[in-house]
Amino acid sequence: MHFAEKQGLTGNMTHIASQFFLFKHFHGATPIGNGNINDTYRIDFEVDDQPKSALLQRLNHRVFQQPELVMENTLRVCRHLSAQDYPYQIAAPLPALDGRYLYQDVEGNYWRAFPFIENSFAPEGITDPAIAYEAARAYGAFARALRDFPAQVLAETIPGFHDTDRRWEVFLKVLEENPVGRIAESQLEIEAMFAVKPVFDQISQLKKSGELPLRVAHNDTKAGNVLFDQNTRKALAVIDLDTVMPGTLLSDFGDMVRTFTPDISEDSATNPRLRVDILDALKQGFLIETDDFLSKIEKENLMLGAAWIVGEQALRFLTDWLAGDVYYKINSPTHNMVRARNQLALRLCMMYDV
Ligand code: GN1
Ligand code: MG
Repeated sequence: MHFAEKQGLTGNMTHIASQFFLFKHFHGATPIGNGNINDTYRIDFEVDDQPKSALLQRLNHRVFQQPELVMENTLRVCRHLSAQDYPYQIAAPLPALDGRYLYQDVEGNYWRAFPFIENSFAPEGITDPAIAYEAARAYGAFARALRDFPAQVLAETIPGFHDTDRRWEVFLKVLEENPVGRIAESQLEIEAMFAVKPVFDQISQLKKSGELPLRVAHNDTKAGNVLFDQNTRKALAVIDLDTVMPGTLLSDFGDMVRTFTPDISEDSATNPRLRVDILDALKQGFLIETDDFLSKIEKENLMLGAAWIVGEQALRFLTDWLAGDVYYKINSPTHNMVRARNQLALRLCMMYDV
């Protein structure tokens, strides 16, 4: 980051932080994490001569168009978790000094604060099956603690988030309109995308059959959303509750497979390989917490869930590429195309065949 930009950021962040915390000295804000949607900063300040840290996050309100609903859902879920025998820390937001959970700055941005969990790491790109097991267990325990929560009372913070039929319609529309003229150079990827369609049809049928129980789903169970203790290497907390919504656990298991099993990241321009030892660890960790309450249909379709979510992610990246990079943050001009190819290649490694 450029020096002047950093100065501007710090000034602005001091003001935003002062909405949430009473401090004498503000030491600065450092961007952390690699989210594709929100912007997260670690802030350091001093209260009564003691150094303190917290997280400030700007919620992307183009993606989450009703930020209040996101906070309402999160608080509801956190309250429920804290009333359960739930063995992990709960990633609950901190109220601002006025008691509200969101602060809107002069530019219209929405900010919220979270505790900073010291000595922790997020296991993105980690090749250790023990970590995959622990993370899947944490996501499983999260689902378990919420299994009696009435899913339908939660708001859809992003309407149609896993409505793949609808996402397919949007894709077809972009193909028709070709808004930024990228179709001609993307023929191979478009063809590969059509080859995934049978998986989408299968999941759509399963949803329509009414055989999949409606559950509280996390909906972003990626490797970076479980925090681990740096010393014990045990899971500490499931974070990022913005997309906790009514849904199916097939997508939660699927997103774990999508993000833990590849040997390279989704941003990588080479083709990923699926690590079978990691997949086995995920199944074990997830099922140790969920085996007794998942239905037969859910258990039989976990790998369909993985094929679905990898395909859906390819669809989302490819649609965004063809639409002109309007949804995801990008770090290079072809970032969305690279990500789409990566997910399409991962789909080809999936053991689930239709
Ligand atoms: C986004 O920003 P991040 O990394 O938490 C996206 C997920 C995608 C993921 C792909 C609200 O999550 O659905 O799976 O990128 N979140 C939203 O990396 O769209
Ligand atoms: Mg997220």
